[in-house]
Amino acid sequence: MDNVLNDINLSKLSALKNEHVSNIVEKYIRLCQPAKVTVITDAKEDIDYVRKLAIQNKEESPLAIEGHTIHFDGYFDQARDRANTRVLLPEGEKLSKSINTIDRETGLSEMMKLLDGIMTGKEMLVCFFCLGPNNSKFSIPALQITDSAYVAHSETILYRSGYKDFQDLNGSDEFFHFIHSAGELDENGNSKNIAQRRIYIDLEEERILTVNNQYAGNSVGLKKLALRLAISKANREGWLCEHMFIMGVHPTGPNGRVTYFAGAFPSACGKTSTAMIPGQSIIGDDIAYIRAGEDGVAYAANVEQGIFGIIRDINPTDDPVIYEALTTPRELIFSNVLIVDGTPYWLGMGKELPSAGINFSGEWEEGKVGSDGKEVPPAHPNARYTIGINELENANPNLHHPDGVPLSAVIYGGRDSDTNPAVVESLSWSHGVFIGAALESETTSATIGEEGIRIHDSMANMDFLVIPLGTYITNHFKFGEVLDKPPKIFSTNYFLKEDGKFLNEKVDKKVWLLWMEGRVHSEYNAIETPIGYIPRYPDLKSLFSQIFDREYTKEEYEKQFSIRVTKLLERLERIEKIYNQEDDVPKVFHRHIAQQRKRLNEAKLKHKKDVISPFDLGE
Ligand code: SPV
Ligand code: MN
Repeated sequence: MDNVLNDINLSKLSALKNEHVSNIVEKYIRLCQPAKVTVITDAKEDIDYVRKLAIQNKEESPLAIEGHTIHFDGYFDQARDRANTRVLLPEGEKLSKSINTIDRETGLSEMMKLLDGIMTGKEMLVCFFCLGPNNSKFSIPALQITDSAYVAHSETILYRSGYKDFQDLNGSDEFFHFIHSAGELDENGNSKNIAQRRIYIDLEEERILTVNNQYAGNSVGLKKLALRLAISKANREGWLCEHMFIMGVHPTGPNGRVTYFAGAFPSACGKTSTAMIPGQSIIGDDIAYIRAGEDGVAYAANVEQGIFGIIRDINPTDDPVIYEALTTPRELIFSNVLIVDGTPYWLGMGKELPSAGINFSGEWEEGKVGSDGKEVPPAHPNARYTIGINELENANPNLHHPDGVPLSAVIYGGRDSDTNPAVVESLSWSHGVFIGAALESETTSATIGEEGIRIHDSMANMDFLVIPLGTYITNHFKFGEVLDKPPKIFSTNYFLKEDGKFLNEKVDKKVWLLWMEGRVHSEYNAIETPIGYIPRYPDLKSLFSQIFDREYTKEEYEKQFSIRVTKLLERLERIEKIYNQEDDVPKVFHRHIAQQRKRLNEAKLKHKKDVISPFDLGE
């Protein structure tokens, strides 16, 4: 112990006066056997140390623009690994079929063997963060132990420092902890033992153990790993922990009214780009804690203070704010893009890409075939950037507000080529929870596996559920009941297609957003349909004209807002089948299924059509 933890570092630990922290650190030093241990406090010099270490140990390399670095994950470590992410299940307990589990004792014993000596010759970093704004009712202190300076560096950008929060714990064990090791590294500095990549979630001890990986969705404790622990905690305590952005909507510019929205979308389905719509302000793009205030209003806070965003398709036309931030000096980590002469390139950036460079496969040139026999793209489709939100010109000033922001609306959005209209307002909070619980989406490159497969993804949070699905949605239904003024709930679909072509421009989401904002303030009437309220044609026509100076035709409207009865009924059937396999699904959920089915069948009979035009339903 003494030989790896010097006096300076030891005193940083003992100053916390928290034996739980000391015991955890001691336990993993003994187990992982690092050559050196460094404790990172909130001090600037400690954070600078992490930043420099990531470059020194070659996990990151500096790029041409000041403050920018590049990090590569291994060829087979480019996305979240669903298959090897498991909840450690104590004997006798049961979870939903869709949740990947392993018997707790078996999993722990496998993990302890993997961790044994895994940091030999490496430096262990012991870091303290706070999930949610510091010193607030949202705060959850989080201890991260890792041998990856890239992981620690990402966290210093993405999360608020929390050494002080640990001091304020006064010795309590109310914190999450995360143990990560990239494991043995190959000549490129990438995790070598990918076959032994394991991510184990231990709800009993509020800890996550993750080894033999580097991709942030697998390695960064405070991101998707903490999300899982927090979902369990939120359910126990009666609040919501969601895979949601939080944004301010400003219909008349920054000095007019602001209305706060949260939105859940499966990965790579437009979540960040919605939160970044020009003219609006961002609080967070990925994870929200939502609590009921004493005034009966829901308040939301960003768990993070940065963005680990998909870089694909970020270009000056569609995402001007991010594009500007990514091309000017500031602290920024690119991952898995193409690098040529210290400049990053990515898919869909709006210019031609070079035909050779360095990418996630090493030296790359056009036509290169990877060790999996597939042609290697210039940059990975799930390539990312890591940036602090305060670096963005559209950062909302309430980002760190300890009370969070009052939430007026929630959006659920999926990738759906043929079923749901572009935007629909639910009939009530309860009907909105049903819509969220029935969300489906086509798979993307954000998780390992085939793309384009339609899967059910309740509240876009299924990948992270560690409690039974029935319990999770019951908590949502109940949450609305304790509010005097629950947020309005909407669904959006940016991905409707006809003959393989999208029915919308990417930027059109701004129209849907401003329509939803107007609905919050009762400024638009809407058409009631069997699945909820949809916009009236004249309102959208005028919004398209105001925002884009663009003619919005009746034909476009009709295609985007038709009620596709058979498709919708088929979806109800798929969803019902899934929920029928679950325990403890609340009755109200089944009631919504029955009512929606009835309304759809009645409409089909009445209009004698399978695809009902919105013009047949109202003006
Ligand atoms: C997502 O995939 O939902 C992300 C990135 O936000 S990851 O960290 O991989 O989860
Ligand atoms: Mn996410």
